[in-house]
Amino acid sequence: MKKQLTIIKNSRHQLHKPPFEVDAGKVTPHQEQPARIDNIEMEIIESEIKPNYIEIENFGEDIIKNIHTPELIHSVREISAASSAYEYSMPYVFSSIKHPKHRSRELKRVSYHCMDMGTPIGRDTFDTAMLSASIAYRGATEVMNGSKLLYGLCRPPGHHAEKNIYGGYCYFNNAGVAAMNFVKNAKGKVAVLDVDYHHGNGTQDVFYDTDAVLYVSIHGHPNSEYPYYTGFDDETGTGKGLGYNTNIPLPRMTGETEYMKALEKACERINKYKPDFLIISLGLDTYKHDPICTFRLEISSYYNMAKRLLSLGYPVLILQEGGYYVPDLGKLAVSFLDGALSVLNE
Ligand code: OKP
Ligand code: ZN
Repeated sequence: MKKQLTIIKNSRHQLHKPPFEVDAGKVTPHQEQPARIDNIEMEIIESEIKPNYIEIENFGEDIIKNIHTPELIHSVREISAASSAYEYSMPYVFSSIKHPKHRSRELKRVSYHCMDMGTPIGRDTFDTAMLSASIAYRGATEVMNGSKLLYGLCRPPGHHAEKNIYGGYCYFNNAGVAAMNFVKNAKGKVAVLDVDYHHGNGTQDVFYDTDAVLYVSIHGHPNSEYPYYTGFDDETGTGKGLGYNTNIPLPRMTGETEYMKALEKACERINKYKPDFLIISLGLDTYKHDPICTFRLEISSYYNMAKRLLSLGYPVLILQEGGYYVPDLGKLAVSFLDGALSVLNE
């Protein structure tokens, strides 16, 4: 018997197709490709999962306004609107944010709110990023209506998008949108567990000063891994948020055994917090064959992770973040979903 799972998706994600990025000074094909989601959807067809697909609608800018500044939203919208088909822009002048007196219109346009050369904006980027955020928003709404497990096929990803900065293939913070929806409308406590290989500087930034959302992240150590400037274990929150940010950086090449120990620490922290809702920022770039990362997880590791996380007993919204070994992405996602469903259907 196939197991039912609600999956929220956006069929128009293909419209956002950045052609290249600049990585360590080299122009390379862009890793964050439409084929990523296509591979996951194909593998779901082959799997033991019976997807109940929700095709997302655009809920409008209000859903991002309480986590992002008007300036960031304006910037992404305007750069998108100024692009013609197949034309993408990225910054080529930096540090403007450090020089507020020199915010010329043009400087703002080319780089002011952007942190890297991996996050190009094209004609359909704004709409696609809004739809990705809408998936997250809807996921939280479904949880408020009683859902115990959902999967949001977000693309582009979101966890690097800060209040006032976009970057790392992310424009708007999807997990942040879901968490804020729940905090505002269900008045409940939310934990975000980020298992993407890269530290979610964006999600950390959005909730750094609040105890309404606990952020826990397991990731490659920022001494050697993107985004380099956040993800250290002494970043624990500020003000009311002090103690509500937990970073667990791991060395390069970490395999399943050490990874599961870190996951256990994360679970302990989450259990102490007792959230009403758990959001999982699911990066599949911790896989051993990922082209831009170094961890060594196997396909079956994702089953084990999900099994442990669902056993905590909280309603869970899984949001897709990174993962770049396209040929196996579907297998990794299905492994995680199977592990999750194995607990719910026990
Ligand atoms: C996004 B997610 C410049 C950027 C270099 C960026 C990695 C972004 C990862 N080309 N790499 O966390 O998977
Ligand atoms: Zn990542």
